[in-house]
Amino acid sequence: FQHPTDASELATRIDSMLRERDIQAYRVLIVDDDLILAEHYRLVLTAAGMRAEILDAPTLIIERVASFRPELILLDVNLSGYSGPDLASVIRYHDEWVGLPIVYLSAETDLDRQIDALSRGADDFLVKPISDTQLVAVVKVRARRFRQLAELMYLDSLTGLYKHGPIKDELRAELGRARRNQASLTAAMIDIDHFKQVNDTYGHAQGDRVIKALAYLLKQRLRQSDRIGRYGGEEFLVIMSACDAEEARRALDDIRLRFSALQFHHEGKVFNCTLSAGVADNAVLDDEPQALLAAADEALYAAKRSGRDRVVL
Ligand code: GH3
Ligand code: MG
Ligand code: MG
Ligand code: MG
Repeated sequence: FQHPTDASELATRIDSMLRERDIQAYRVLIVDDDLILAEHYRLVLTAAGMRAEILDAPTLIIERVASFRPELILLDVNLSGYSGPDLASVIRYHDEWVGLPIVYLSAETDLDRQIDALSRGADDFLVKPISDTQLVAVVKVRARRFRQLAELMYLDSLTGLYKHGPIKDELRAELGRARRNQASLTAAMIDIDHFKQVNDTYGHAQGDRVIKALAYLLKQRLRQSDRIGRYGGEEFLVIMSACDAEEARRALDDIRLRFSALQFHHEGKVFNCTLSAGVADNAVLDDEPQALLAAADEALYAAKRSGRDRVVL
């Protein structure tokens, strides 16, 4: 990583990331106990430019959906020992995946059984055998529509980060997962220092560029598995899984330094910005998201009170 001299370059990179989102491969999860057939579908979808994975252990469906984040699920109806419609119900039970398309792909030709399966929360029923072209067409159309809706629902349009509500949902889900795996999890609240002055001195558009530059640094420096949200105007919530507060503090302090080194150019003038952050992990707190948020928030205010441009644990 090179410290760029012009920070507006980073803001531009966020814009291209937002544009490139549309051309990223759609993620499709194939749930089928016929592995030869499943592999055939996987190859067909991959050849059409999608990213497809096969799940042959239905008990792991929740974990897999959470980690792979499919944009469509192709679901068999009769799985050895499991029922596809039961799996569909399990997915529908999770509010955070509302709208995720579930398409059955089954040899079941009995109309009543098809309708019954659909009534469990799925979107469509395709009957095997199906042509490769039809499969690709159906999957692409539905995955594209889901991605468009999901972006509107969950992502902030300025930065591409999670919106306020969705990042809190992520926190709840990640806390649950951390508890089950007895893993550590850290929440960090980040707030840009004296941001009102930036707006007042250099204008709102320049302020937006500062927000985007920080969003880019966070995306670039944090792990793929970390969740980043724009909690409020110039306030960010970061969820770092498998990471305790001390590790998180080091990573955030690095981000703090990089951010303060950025030079923003405005009408011949150069200015810098700093950030403050508060960090708390799930080690001593109970597993309530609110408790973790309150602790991170309190640490953030301690950082502000003690002079800003610092990370407090
Ligand atoms: P502190 O160091 O205590 O955090 O001071 P501050 O000035 O950063 O804090 P304050 O919360 O008072 O100001 C935040 C400002 O952020 C106020 C608001 O006008 C501005 N803001 C909120 N959302 C946006 C946005 O999307 N774009 C821009 N440019 N400014 C925003
Ligand atoms: Mg089967
Ligand atoms: Mg601020
Ligand atoms: Mg603020």
